[in-house]
Amino acid sequence: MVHLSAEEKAAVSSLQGKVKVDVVGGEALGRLLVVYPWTQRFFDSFGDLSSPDAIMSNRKVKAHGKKVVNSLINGLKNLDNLNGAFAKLSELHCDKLHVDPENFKLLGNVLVCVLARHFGKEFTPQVQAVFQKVLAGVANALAHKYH
Ligand code: HEG
Repeated sequence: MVHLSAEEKAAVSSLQGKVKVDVVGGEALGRLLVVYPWTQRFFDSFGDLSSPDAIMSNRKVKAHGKKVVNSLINGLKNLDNLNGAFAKLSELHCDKLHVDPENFKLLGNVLVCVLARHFGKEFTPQVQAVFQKVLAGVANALAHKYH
């Protein structure tokens, strides 16, 4: 469970609507694949992942990144029940996709870097702290149904 003050919740919702999920999503997934190359094993149907440039311009990476970050940002509408919001996706990633839940934390941290790049000085240390906390909560929620 993530505990947030009213002020922290307001910080999340004010940025939430401004995240350009297509740009930010592709960049976040692309950077995950570059920075932590072992995460590429889940995406062997995505074609050319042979260099950072190939990864960052790969259309399947962009499309999947958009899908992932869109669902993540949508889930933040349920800050009081992240486990419920991500229960179905947790089952899918565990039972069907066999994604090690450690990767959810890695993606969350890469996403923070990308958000900082996109929002610039609007992404204050306070806002970063809230996002780190919330994205850790999302990673926990996605790991919740693992067995
Ligand atoms: Mg996952 C599919 C969300 C992290 C690997 N992921 C999906 C889908 C969603 C999603 C919405 C589509 C589900 C569907 O088709 O019904 N993923 C999601 C979130 C997060 C996340 C919100 C947040 C941290 N995913 C994640 C990570 C990896 C991963 C870190 C691997 C490193 N996801 C993965 C794979 C698929 C999905 C391999 C299936 C891709 C495909 O073949 O279409």
